[in-house]
Amino acid sequence: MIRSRSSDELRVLAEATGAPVVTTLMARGAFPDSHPQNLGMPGMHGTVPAVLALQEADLIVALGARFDDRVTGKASLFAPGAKVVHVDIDPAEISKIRFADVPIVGDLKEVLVDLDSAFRQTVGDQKPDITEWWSYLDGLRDEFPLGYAPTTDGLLSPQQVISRIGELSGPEAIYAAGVGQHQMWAAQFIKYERPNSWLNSGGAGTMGYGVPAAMGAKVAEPDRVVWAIDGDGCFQMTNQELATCVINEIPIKVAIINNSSLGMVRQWQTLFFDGRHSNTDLNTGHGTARIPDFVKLADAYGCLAIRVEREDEIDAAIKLALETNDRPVVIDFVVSADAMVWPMVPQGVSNSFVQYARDHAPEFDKED
Ligand SMILES: Cc1ncc(C[n+]2csc(CCOP(=O)(O)OP(=O)(O)O)c2C)c(N)n1
Ligand SMILES: [Mg+2]
Repeated sequence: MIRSRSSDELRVLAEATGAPVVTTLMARGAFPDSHPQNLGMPGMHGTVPAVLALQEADLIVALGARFDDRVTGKASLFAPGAKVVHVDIDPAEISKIRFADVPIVGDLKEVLVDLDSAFRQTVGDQKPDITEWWSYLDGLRDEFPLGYAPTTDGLLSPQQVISRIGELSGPEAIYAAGVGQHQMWAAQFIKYERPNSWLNSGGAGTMGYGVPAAMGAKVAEPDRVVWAIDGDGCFQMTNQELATCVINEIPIKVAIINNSSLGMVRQWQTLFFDGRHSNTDLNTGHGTARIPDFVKLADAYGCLAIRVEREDEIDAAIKLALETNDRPVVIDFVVSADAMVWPMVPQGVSNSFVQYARDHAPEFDKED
């Protein structure tokens, strides 16, 4: 969707059909989050309405999407009742994972226009009535909105930090992320309103992607605010590129979501390995020796370096970063290590088992 620059065409088709729209991790921003038909991101950490809309649909029109395992969950149980129209420019993608009832190979920008006119010719003034489907999905939206529990250890909540970065920087900013919990929160809690505002490594999932991606974006679009939302682990893979940024005057902003751990791996150890945390503690955060101390490190590279440990410091630090354009800015947000990414579909099961929060699945908590 993003590469084909066909967001406008998508919107026309979506509004003609009135169908619910979901945007995969890679496509965040292809369809505005504020649009009433947008149910959010599907997949392992998608919203409950987006996950269940796909799972229970009778028709899925997949536009340049790959049906990767993070979206389908257990592929053989994915969307059992759906017919699939699969449009992709690469014929190798068609029916690779999910059989395409209607395979279409082509450039989305052209195919979307054709689909729209075919739809209009077929239905005329008689739009299909999907009121019942929408009332079910709206019910899910009301019951399972994106949210997060406050932390219990007095440390910052990462979701709050990321929400504030999005709110204060606005939809014209560009957000690049590393790989891990912070990446999922950045996909969930920043509101994307336009294409080319979200960069992340959603294929290989390479830690270290955030800073170089932000750097490239800032060179390409110097007038836009560019954030790298990075993890304390990821940042340690490519932070030496701050030298390139300072020497070449590329004033990116880096928000380290410093949970002092390889948080995504730690979350799996908590949930699926009885809390046996092994080799996920990075000693970069609260109560540790801070190896390295990110503020000293960023300062050594010639960046403006800020540490934020209290809720009432969040906004001022973000505003100072937004006002600083003569050098890169690095903010070390010291957040709780215990925050987890929700909702979640555990690995290897059907998406029908999406859990809204720990031990809280939409299908199973009804009797409580
Ligand atoms: C190069 C590389 N090594 C390992 C992984 C596996 N992995 C995925 S997320 C993650 C933890 C990332 O930690 P951090 O950057 O601190 O992000 P957090 O999950 O804490 O937000 C790891 C090790 C990976 N995706 N890429
Ligand atoms: Mg981390």
